[in-house]
Amino acid sequence: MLKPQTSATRELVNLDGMWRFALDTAEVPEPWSAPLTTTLEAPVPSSYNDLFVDPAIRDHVGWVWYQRDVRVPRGWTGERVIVRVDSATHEGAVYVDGTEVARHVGGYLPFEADVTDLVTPGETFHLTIGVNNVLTNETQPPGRVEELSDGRRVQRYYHDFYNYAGLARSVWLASRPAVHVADITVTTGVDESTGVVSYLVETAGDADVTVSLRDADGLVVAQQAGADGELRVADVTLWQPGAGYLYDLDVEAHVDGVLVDAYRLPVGVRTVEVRGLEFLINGEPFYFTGFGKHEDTPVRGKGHDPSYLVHDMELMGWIGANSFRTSHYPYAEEVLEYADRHGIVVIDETAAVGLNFGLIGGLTGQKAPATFAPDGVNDAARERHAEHIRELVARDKNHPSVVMWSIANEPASQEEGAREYFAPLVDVTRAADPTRPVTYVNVMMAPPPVERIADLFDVICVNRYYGWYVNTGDLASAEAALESELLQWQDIYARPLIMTEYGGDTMPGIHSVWDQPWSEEYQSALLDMFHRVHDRVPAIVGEQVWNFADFQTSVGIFRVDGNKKGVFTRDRRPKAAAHSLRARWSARNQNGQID
Ligand code: GCB
Repeated sequence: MLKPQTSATRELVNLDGMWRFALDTAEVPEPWSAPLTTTLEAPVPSSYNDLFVDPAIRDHVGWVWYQRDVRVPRGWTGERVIVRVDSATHEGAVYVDGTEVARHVGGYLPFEADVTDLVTPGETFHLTIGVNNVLTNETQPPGRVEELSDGRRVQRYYHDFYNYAGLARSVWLASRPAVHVADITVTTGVDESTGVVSYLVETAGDADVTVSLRDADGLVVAQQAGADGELRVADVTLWQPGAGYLYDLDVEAHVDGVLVDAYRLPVGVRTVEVRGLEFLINGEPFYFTGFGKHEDTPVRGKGHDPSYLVHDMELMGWIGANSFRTSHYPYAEEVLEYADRHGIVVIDETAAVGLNFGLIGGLTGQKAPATFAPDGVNDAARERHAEHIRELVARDKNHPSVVMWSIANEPASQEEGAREYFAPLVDVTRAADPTRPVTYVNVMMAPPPVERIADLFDVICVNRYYGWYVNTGDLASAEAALESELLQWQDIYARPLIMTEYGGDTMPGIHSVWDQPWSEEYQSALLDMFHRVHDRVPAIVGEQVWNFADFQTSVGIFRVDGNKKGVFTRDRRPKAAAHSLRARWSARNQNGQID
């Protein structure tokens, strides 16, 4: 799915800013049919939960309504008019005046509607967007709504971040020619010093396609006619970790020799390959350094914020990180575009987090229900998950920064039904993108002897909390247990392993000369312990600390105003561990290797 843009044939109006905002109520059954009766305003993009000081809004379960007036530019006569919503968590419904024009489930991926027949260039319309935050067995991520005895509805879920909701990314009004470039797929290869850019252009309506590739100076380095083909770039400048060189692919559609549409796609020429125990980018062994992140900032929740984007990526550079994982959902497209331009390597993850009901038993001693079951993560959930993977690949396939798909975080891969659930999804991913490795992220309770799905994947990512949830405060035992487990993975699966989560909660300001959990020294010592082990296990090709920054979660006795495993606080100040990580990672080159 192409992101809307301005070009010689396309225009774009950004609809961010203040929208009228209201919770759904039984008294107003069709809020889209008239101006919302409300005094509340909510900014877009932002999650709505933390904006107001009203628990009824923060904890609301169900639909909320955003509305604003939109004027269609008068010059758009004859063009198709598109409304594009970059994200509505978790279900969105779009209305133009009284008419529903789009509905989409899956909170972290975009959707659009062609509203041409309902609007008039030069005139205004009411744009209303309903957003529903309910999570069920069938959504990604899954959850369940519980009715309390006093009648309140509470959303429960199995993942460790706050269920922020709303319009967390931009909303756009776009013009598009009737006959247009509908999709572009680019894959790249390298033949000695020549770059090979294979492309496929799909058009809506019959058109003659031409493409030309420009270098960063704007010079045309290759061009061709036809909707698919191969461009060869002599003396190619590769897209590399730390040096995100981009070409521009200019795609044009012509009808009877007249230009009807033009679309520009940035293209990075690079290869990705898994060979033996190695993860290769451009044929060279790559070692991931960095973090699992979250889209999470004060007040905005998951609202995309370009200032935090820049600052986070600057801090990543400062600390010597070359990569991150979009834990635990697809991030805003602007994040990937930034990573493309700056050579930051991304593991792109779906929103399939918490497919693991075993994690809910905990101290209550409750017997956890089976995860993969007709009344749990069932066939319908798998269908949704498959569709979610297809949509993710459709959105992100052309980003050179994305080097691997992660199709789930910490599913119950030791439980019966896991293989039947995941094998088809791996096939779906490979069919959607035959060029990138596929991984999933393994949970601590599913080590090699009980694990059922790891062999389906090219790379195995593992999250381990030795020294934190187990061997708490005992780093010597933690080190022995970690090394023994990792060597087992290496022996059995003989493929690359990435430590995608390790760390411990840390309150800035707590200090100790002992191995005292929650202290800044303990976080550093725990990470150092992992690093010693990583350096002794050849299959480990990366380390991404949990987490880049502290983040908000649902309430719980294990959480102190959220998860405190950040190396940076929620407002991005370094804890002591930031300095020890910086010392380790800055000693490496951009491929994460020691020269
Ligand atoms: C995990 C999860 C992550 C949690 C983390 C923790 O394994 O993948 O979402 O936040 O543990 O801190 O417990």
